[in-house]
Amino acid sequence: MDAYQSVGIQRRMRRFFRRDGRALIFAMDHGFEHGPTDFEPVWEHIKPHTIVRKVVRAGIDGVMMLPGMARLAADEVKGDRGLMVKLTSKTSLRPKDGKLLQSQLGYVEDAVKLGADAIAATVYWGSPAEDVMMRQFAEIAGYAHDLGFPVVQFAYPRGPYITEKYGRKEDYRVVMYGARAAAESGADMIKTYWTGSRETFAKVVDAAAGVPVLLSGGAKTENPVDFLKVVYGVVEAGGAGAVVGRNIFQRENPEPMIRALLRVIHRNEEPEEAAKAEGII
Ligand code: FBP
Repeated sequence: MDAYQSVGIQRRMRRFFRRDGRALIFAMDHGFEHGPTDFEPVWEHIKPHTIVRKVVRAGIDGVMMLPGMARLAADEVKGDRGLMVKLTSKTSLRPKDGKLLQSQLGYVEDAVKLGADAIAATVYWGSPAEDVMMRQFAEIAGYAHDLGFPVVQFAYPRGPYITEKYGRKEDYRVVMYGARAAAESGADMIKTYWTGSRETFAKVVDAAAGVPVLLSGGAKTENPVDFLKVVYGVVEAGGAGAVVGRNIFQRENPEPMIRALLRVIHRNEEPEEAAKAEGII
């Protein structure tokens, strides 16, 4: 017989993942992490209700926000959609030497009070502040698991040694190391970078040892099909979908883009086919 907590974790995971084990989650912590300028391409999306209403209407599986934004806009994350509350972040106003740390800005209790279905925290593996983020994650995960909440790790390898040794933080050897570290530190879902090819991303998925791996969207691509191709590569590699911010809210018309992403993720449609079906090319 499962412990009560395991049942809670499984039930809450299902609020993000469909029967196919895949999910498309909207990320909206950019006003804090990058600053409001991220919304300048489509300024009306600075209003949380406006953009969250659009993404939910288009059929998104879940929404990720920081606690204060969840307080303002979680009422738009209707019914069966998952709400993921992230408890760590940093502003881009910090001096350079603080940029490799995400600090805790809320507590597991806050996420529970907000009605979260999952709790997230970032670890910059390889950062000089890795130790602080590991402890934060361990504390958050331990408490969240006790209460029956799944925990998501944004496993982002970053730091001077990585750049020195591998050149780029998206080198698959580094990304798969981060994914492995996330699985070994108790994550129930992992969010990480695209490694550039299906073959290398498949290794990241293997390294995660069965813990679902989601793509971290990245900067908006000029051509929407280019982003759909990345997401197609992720699912072909065995990835569990994507957590996407800028490639949704920086588009004038986010809804057809979301529907095209859902076609790729949940129906295995080819990127061009999905884009054509939604009229974005
Ligand atoms: P995007 O799809 O816009 O990349 O959003 C995903 C995300 O992880 C956000 O949650 C976060 O604000 C941002 O990317 C972090 O970006 P950076 O690479 O600058 O740390």
